[in-house]
Amino acid sequence: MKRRGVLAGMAALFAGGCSKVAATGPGASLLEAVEGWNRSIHNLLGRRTALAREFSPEDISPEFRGNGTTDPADAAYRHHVDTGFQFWKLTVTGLVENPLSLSLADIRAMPQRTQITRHDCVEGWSAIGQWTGTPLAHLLKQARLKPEARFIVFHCADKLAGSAYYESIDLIDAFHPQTIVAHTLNGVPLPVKNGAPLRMRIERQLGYKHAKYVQKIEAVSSLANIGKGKGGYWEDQARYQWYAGI
Ligand SMILES: Nc1nc2c(c(=O)[nH]1)N[C@H]1C(S)=C(S)[C@@H](COP(=O)(O)O)O[C@H]1N2
Ligand SMILES: [Mo]
Repeated sequence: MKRRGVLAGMAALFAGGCSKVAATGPGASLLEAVEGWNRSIHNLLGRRTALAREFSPEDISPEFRGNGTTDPADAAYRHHVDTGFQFWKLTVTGLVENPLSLSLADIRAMPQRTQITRHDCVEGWSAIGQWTGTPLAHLLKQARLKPEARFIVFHCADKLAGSAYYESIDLIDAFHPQTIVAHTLNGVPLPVKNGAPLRMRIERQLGYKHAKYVQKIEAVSSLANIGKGKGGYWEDQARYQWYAGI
């Protein structure tokens, strides 16, 4: 599954690289072109799958501020706050063989990963926090992606200026070991301001990719029909880059 995920991601990356090979003049040997091609692919994959830096407990910021939505107004969400999120469900759906509907208890009973990382917001602030959650790779393996799946979309419970917040990533980031569905920040359940009860950590990308208040994880073949088609709330509104790698 992991290999297929990476391969599908590679296919997406290669699409952009074809012009390079086509541009190789008739004088250059095919072998040379293929060698260069392989090397650049390996370099690229190396960069994409490398781990983000992890920090020590003493580096943790005294306060992890909330940004964007910090208190969703949606009535259904308010009800979940009032009932301690005991009825919250995370669904994993779309292009999967085995759709999932998971409670927080289900998620906490799955394999867990804890990581201390730095969050970088494009608005000009950073914070270091310790996050615990289930690797997204584990959920996707249980749900069994169909071969057509190329992107993973995170649907959130909040709206900004009337539009639902959402985000999406490719399969390389989806299967990255530090990509987790987090329920715990600095040893305590996620505060509402930081995305309770579940938020994404996608450690190789900028802050706006880390969807908070995640309710539905959807595998899709194209982002064209979601939101305004740019792959995320901020990508749709403000032309933020879809690939926000750091
Ligand atoms: N659902 C949702 N997710 C979101 C946002 C938001 O407004 N709504 N803001 C994003 C931005 S721009 C950043 S920097 C981080 C902020 O996470 P924090 O509130 O834990 O600091 O969440 C991201 N995820
Ligand atoms: Mo941000």
